[in-house]
Amino acid sequence: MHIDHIAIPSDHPRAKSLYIREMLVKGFRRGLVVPEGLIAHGRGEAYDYLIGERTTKTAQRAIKAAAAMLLLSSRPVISVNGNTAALCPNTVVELAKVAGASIEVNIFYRTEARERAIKAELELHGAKKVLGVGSKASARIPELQSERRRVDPDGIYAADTVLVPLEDGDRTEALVKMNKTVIAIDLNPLSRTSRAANITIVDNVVRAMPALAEVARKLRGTMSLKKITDNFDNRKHLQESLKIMKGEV
Ligand code: PTJ
Repeated sequence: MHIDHIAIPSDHPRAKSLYIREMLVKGFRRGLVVPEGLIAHGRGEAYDYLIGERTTKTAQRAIKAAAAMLLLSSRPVISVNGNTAALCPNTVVELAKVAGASIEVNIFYRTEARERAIKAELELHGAKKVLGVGSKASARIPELQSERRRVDPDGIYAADTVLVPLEDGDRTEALVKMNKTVIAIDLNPLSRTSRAANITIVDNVVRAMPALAEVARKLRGTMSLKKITDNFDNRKHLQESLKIMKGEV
């Protein structure tokens, strides 16, 4: 693969990880990602390394439960921040279509220029409608002080289920208090987000998002969705992920 300034040899032992890193750097240069997003990615990389840079069996179960939950929901919303827009805009749009979900831009380091850049990136990948940009984010999540409290009244505010890739813990806790079902994608099984969410997919967003779209497509129209969500135990999934990281299984 050729990247602006360097060529990463495809047989480099860390090639995949280096490509993903470059996607973030490109996203940063294009105004999608904040510098803090690069730091957050570095943290994610470390957990990904520990989990073996693969979607584990337990993560596959979480993905199945998350896909079923999205399909069961009447107003599901996918929340998109800078890192997610840089890493997987195409599969966000694909999942939204398959699961009948809305897409909303919601960023921690909020500027209108970034909101618009993220919206444009999603539209470039086929999104027809992107919520939460500029004055559209006129509703407030109670008890939340960060800029993430501003949400679209037709999107996250009214949602029954919110998918939050790469999240900060405060908003997950606030959304759960609002009785929303929260699905998180977070490589850190110890984070507040992971522990507060109803379903946490401990996996890299670059693998989890396409897998979610694929599983949702397979599950669409099947009868067993409620059984799948009822049988999922988030605490167990987090513990199993941690055990894998510690090399205990
Ligand atoms: O675009 P903005 O303004 O909303 O800012 C986005 C960041 C990511 C900077 C912001 O949400 C933030 O500060 O996040 P945190 O609190 O650092 O949390 C990010 C979490 O995502 C950490 O637990 C990381 O381990 C995890 N993470 C990082 N990269 C990935 C990841 N999880 C899944 N896939 C990744 N690629």
